[in-house]
Amino acid sequence: HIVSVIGGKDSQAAKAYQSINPARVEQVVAEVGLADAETFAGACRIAAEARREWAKVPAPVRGRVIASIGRLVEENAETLARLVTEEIGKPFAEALGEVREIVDTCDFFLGEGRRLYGQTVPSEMPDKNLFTFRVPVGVAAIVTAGNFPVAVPSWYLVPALLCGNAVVWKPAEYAAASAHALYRLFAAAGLPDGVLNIVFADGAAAFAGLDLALGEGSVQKVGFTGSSEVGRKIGELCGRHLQSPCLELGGKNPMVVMPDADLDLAVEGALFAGFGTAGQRCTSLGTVIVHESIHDDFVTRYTAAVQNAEIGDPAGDVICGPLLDHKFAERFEEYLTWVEPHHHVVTGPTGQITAANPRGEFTGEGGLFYHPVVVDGVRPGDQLFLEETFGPIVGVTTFRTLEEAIELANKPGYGLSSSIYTTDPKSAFRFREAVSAGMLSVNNSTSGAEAHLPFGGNGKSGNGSRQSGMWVLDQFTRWQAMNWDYSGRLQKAQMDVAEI
Ligand code: UN1
Repeated sequence: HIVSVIGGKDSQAAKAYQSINPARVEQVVAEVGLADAETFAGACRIAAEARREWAKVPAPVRGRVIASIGRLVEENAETLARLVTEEIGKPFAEALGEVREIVDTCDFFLGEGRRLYGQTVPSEMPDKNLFTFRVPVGVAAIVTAGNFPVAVPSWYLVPALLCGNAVVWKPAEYAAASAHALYRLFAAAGLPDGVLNIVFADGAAAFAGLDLALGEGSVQKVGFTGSSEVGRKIGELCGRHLQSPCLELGGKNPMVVMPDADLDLAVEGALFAGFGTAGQRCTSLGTVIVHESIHDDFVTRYTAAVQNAEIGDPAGDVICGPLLDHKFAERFEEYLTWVEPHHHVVTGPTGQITAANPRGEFTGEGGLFYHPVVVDGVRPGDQLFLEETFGPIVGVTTFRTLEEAIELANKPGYGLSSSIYTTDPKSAFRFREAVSAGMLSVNNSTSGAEAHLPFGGNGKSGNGSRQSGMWVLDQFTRWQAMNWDYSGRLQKAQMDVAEI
C-alpha cells in the first residue's frame, strides 16, 4: 500500500487505485492512495517553503546529493528494474537500460553543481561591470507518463533539484510502485523534507491542484511528459498563469530508407524502434518511408523479422512485452480500427494475443499482449499515417525522391525523433537540414536518445523546450542580469555613449 509523501510524511488519500501487472492482469502490484486537488496544492505550498533553504545550499553540495542519488540507483538497479518490468511490462533488459539512464543523468549533473556558470559581459560604459547569474525558478511541478516510469522523471527531477528548486512530482498512477521506489532512493540520498514530494493523483485532481497552485503562486515551472492532447491543456493552463511549461509530448516518428541503405541494419532498427517497449515510447517508430525500388525487399525482410520477434513474459528475453495498462490496451484497440481496406496487414493476425503463438512458445497468457502489426500501403491522408498510435503498429509507405521522403516525414506535424538509413552523407545532411524534428538518427533507430543530448520536439511533439544535458538548465533556472557601476556617477545606458 503506497500513498503520497509530502514534506517527508505519508499523506492521507482521498481515493483508492490498484496498479496491476500488465503481463498478469490479476496480479495487483500496489494499492495506491490517490490525493485530491487540495492535497496537491498543499504539497506545492510545502515545497514553496522548503525551496528557500535548499536554494541556499551551495550548488556543488547539491551536486554531491545528486552523486549519492546516482550511487543509490546504481546499487539498487536490478531491484528497481525488476519492479518496472513487473509494473508496466517493460522487458527486463530495457528496464535495466532505463535505470542506467538515471545513473547517466546523475553522472552528468553532479558535475554541473560545480559549473552552473553565469557570464561577465562588457558594458557600453566605462567603470561598469555586467554579470549574469542563473537563479532557481522556485517550485517545479512535474507530471510524468508511465512508459518510462523512472528515467524520464529523473530527467526533470535531477536538474531541477541540482539547480536549487523544490519539486512536486505526480507520476502516472499505473506506474506508482516504480515511482515510489525511485522517490525513496532520492530521499535516502539526503534531500531535506519537502524538497522533493511525490503526489499520486488522477489526472483531474492533479490538473485542478495545479491550477490552484499556479494561482497561488506556489509553482513556477511545470514539466509534463505525456500525450499531445493533455500537453495542450497543460499549455493552456500555464499560459493563463503567464507561465511557459516544459512539454514533451507524442511523436509520429518516421524512418526513411534510401535505396543505398544497408537493408539488414534498417530492418533491425525498424524492429527495435517499432516494437521495443511494445511501441510505447514517444520515440517509437510510426512510419517507414521506403524507396519504391527496395520496398518489396524491405517489407519481406521486415515481416519475417517481426513474425520471428519474441513476444511474451517481459521478465524473459523478449523484444515485445504487454501494453502498459488496461487504458492503453483499450486505446490500442481503437488505433487498430484505423487500418483501412486499402491497407495490407503483412504480419498476420491483429488484436490481443489470447493463446499460444504459432510456435507454441507464448509466455503471456493472462496479459495485455498484442500481435505486432506492420501495415503496408499507408497513404499520407490516412489517420494511421498522421496520428500517434502508442503501441505495436508500424505503417509502411513509399517515395521516389529524397525531397518527397522529407515531405512525408514532416507531414504528420509532430517532430520528435526521426531517422534515415543511407550510405550517402549528402542525403543524411539534406535530411538533417529539412526534417522538422528535435532529434534525428543516421543509420540508427528513432529511439534510444542519450541522456546528455537535448531531448525534445517541435510541432505536436512539444513547445520547443528541451530536456537533458546542459540545455535543460534553461528550464529550471532563470537568467538574472546585474550591473555594477563603480564610476561614482550616474551613467545612463543608451544616453551616455563613450566617445572614441
Ligand atoms: C519517452 O518515451 O518518453 O530515446 C522517452 C529514447 C529513450 C527515451 C524515451 N531514451 O527512446
